[in-house]
Amino acid sequence: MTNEKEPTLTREGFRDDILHHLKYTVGKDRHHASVYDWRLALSYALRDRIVEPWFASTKATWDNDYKRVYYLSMEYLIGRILEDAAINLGLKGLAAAALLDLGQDFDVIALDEPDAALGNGGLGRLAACYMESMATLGCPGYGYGVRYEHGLFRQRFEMGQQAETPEDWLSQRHPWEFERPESNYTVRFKGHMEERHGKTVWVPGETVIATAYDTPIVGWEGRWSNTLRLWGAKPTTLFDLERFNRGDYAAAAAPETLARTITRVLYPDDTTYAGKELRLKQEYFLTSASIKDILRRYLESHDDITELDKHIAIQMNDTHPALAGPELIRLLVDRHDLPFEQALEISQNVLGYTNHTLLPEALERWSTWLMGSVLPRHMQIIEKIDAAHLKANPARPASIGIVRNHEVHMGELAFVMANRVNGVSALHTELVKSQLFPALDKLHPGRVINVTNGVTPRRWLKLANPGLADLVTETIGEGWEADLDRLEELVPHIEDNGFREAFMAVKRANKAEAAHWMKVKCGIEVDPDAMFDVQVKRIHEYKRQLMNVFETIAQWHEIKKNPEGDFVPRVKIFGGKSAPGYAVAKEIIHLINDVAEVVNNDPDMRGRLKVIYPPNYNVTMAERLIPAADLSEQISTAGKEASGTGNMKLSLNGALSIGTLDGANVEIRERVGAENFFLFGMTAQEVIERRKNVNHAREAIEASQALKDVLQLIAEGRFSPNQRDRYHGLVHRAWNSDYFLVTSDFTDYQRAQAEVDAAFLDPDRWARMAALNTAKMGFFSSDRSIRGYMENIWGARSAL
Ligand code: GPV
Repeated sequence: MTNEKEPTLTREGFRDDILHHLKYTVGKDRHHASVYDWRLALSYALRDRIVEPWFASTKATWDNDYKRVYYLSMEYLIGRILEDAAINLGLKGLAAAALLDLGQDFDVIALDEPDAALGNGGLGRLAACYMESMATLGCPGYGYGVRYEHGLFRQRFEMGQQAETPEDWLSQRHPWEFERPESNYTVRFKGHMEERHGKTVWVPGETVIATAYDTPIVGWEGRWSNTLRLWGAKPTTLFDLERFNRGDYAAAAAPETLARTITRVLYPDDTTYAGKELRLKQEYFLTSASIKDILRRYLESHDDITELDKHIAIQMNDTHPALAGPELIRLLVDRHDLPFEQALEISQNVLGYTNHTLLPEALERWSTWLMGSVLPRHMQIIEKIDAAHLKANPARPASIGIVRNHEVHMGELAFVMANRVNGVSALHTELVKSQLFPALDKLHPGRVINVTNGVTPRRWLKLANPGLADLVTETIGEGWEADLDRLEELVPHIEDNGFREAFMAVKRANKAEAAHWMKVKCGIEVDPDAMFDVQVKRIHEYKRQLMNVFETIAQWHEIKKNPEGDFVPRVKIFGGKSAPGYAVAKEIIHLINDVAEVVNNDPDMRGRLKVIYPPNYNVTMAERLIPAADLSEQISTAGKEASGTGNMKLSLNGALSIGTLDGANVEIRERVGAENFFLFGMTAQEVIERRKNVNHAREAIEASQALKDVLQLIAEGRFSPNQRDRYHGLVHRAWNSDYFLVTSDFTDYQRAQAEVDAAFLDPDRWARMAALNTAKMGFFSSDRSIRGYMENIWGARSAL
């Protein structure tokens, strides 16, 4: 892309920009400005610098008629924007200096920003990394999402239990977006179908307007910028005056109520679908507005709608936007008069589907009754898609029908409507083929491909871990940020004592900083020289935080039995939220906090064991904890974690992993080498075998005195002295059901943890292993993932 050269920005110039915005955009003078005011002024000054590359990128795309990629996702877990934008623009240093001249501190201002938490966990954070990588690579594209008024809830602990309060990011001004009141679409729900002049017409019962809010996403070095377009909802008619005058106040406000509810709040369920009508409406709201916007943009510069597939690609982030297929067909048939078969083919050529889980509770299914009542026209089209697929594949087994048992199966719908289906790690993709969609895979060989997830090194190394980023630059020179494979050049330096010392000094400093933060946040003192053992992710049974707590209790018990023994000091750090309605996960949270209470106040521990669980884990907390981690807990039941991305971030920041052969752990281990990865547990195949033994849990517990003791201690109420029977249910389930095989993997987990201790006792060995983790993580850059999507799915080319 050719870019008109901007005059070089100076410290004074940028200072004036900030002051200008403080005065004219925020309306404050510098002597009365609060941190919030300064943050807004700084954000606007930075945003100004994105506008040029943003316009230039948009223009280049129009002028060259580049293929455009559309990423549809119900979640974008962005976190803070200010520092990330400053870094990518190369303006962080200048901004900090300019602020200093104004008596302000960049770090203090950056800390004032609330997280944009429009996502639950891995899936939403992946979408955010992918947006940043597309911009970095100059892949012309748009992200489409929902502008939730309330993002993921805030988590507090009340007597050790999770309590939720609404998140409120939009109660403050959001300086990164541009409202586009002129870009809006009517989205329709409910109603019925009518035959008019031989055409089927959808007469809607409810309507709402989707309005665009655009956030520019700037890539590394500001070379390219794409748009994240989030849809807000507005009522179609402000107010039904006639009804109001008749005294029917509730009905008069109905359009407003619908509009306000639809984008009110993010569903807080991670890898479980809620099955609620409002969620289906949210999904259709996103999808319909986006597809209409995509067609509108296409037709602004092309006349022939049948050529659509040559010019655009649409990616569905899981099945949440899987109505994209039926919606596109509907518009092509009902509005552009294409025959169904042709509309179907064009739509299939355009769509891609990423699957993010095999968990049955996460696979979306909608009753035909609900689908038919909320989206009557789409229900007809889905039936036709299903019939057409059956006609083309007469040998198709009934078990893979899109519509079966009075339910619409969104996975099958997405599979049939996409030209490429991808899993998110090598292992997961194999399981998608062999376990999730075996029959469809056989009918459509080659459709399922793998694109292993990745994370952006700009946020997850450069921003989160400036100490390590500087050391990397000093050691191998600049440029690794956009070419992460270059981290491999660190390998020969690992033989150098000086490098290893510097590497561990950075880790030590990060730990000291995190320790200070934990003291302030949780009131607990931890020793920065202890091992920081970190498990941060959503709380879910399959992720097995419970196994980690059991091991913590076993360790506590060991120290109690042998208070004079030699133990490697550990700080067990947990972070993560549970879905508000997920009782079993909430019980695990309660247990972690109860165990923390006992362990942290036990004088016998003498600092050798601490349990820290700061509330409200989010992107910002991840940026703090990940650079301070020594050990990364990736201990899901094999076959359950589609990929994981926290595993990549922790390794990138020099943590060693203890983990199962699950998701991307497999590929991480391949790259760092088996001797640098603490592997334990059953394989996905062994898990399936193990479950056939109905006594698996009982047998595993009987075989381990340590585990028996742990369960006994919990059952006795040692961690819940005021309510001794609190965990009877939990202990009972461990003995009798234990679907996720915590007990069966426990002994091997303990064995691996002992190996971790032994390695930590040898600081030089540990340093080598830690540095090797960083050096070998180049593959896990989201730039590599996006290149994979561009080449193998989207057929898109870089504009740079
Ligand atoms: I489906 N994932 C998620 O965070 N939320 C969801 O609703 C679904 C999947 C996650 C998987 O659990 C992770 O293993 C994976 O790394 C991540 O999606 C990104 O692919």
